[in-house]
Amino acid sequence: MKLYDSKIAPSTRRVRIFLAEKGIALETVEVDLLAGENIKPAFLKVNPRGLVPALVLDDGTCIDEVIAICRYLEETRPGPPLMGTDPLSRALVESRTRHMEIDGFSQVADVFRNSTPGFEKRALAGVAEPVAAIEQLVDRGNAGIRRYFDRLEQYLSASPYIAGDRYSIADIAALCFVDFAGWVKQKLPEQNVHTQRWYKAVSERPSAKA
Ligand SMILES: N[C@@H](CCC(=O)N[C@@H](CS)C(=O)NCC(=O)O)C(=O)O
Repeated sequence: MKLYDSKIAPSTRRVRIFLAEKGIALETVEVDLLAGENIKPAFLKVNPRGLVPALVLDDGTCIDEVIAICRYLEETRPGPPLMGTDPLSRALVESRTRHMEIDGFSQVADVFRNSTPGFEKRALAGVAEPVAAIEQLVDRGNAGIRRYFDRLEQYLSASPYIAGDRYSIADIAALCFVDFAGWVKQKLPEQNVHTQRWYKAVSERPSAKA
């Protein structure tokens, strides 16, 4: 099994933290995103969508999308469970993880890709042909990030972790996206005390360094 990884990207970090929490070591292949290696023919043969992470099994099957990779690993190496333990908690973890992706990652990515020098023609991840940045998406994305931070505070005032009493992939996603928001200079508000308490706890787990 081989994991196509990038040391700098938030999505690949989600998988690395998941692996660290499970104590799984995998062979990794570093894909140089800054050099556009992900949109060159050799990588497009691995994942035609031009995105990392991608997990390639020994028989050549490629699994892309963080959630699908984690699902495969969760089912083949169950302990410790990171995707819920019964039908209800599994559904809640999945629901909250999707909130993290749609309300968090997409908003930060909109700001990052539409405002960062060097990305003027690479506004869509994984797309080889030039795609122009749209300036108007920056303000909209920044407002979305602020709403996302409010949402996190709501969830974390009701339970210790994003999807309830147990640390899960929803926390991994949230940690990676809060740190990703730092790339566009958006920080968790000091007054969001529940999120601050959670952020300290999840960042101090050894897996957070993965
Ligand atoms: N929905 C995908 C998102 C993957 C994604 O956006 N990967 C980014 C890194 S965070 C990427 O490959 N970017 C390539 C690029 O910037 O062209 C997943 O969950 O795996």
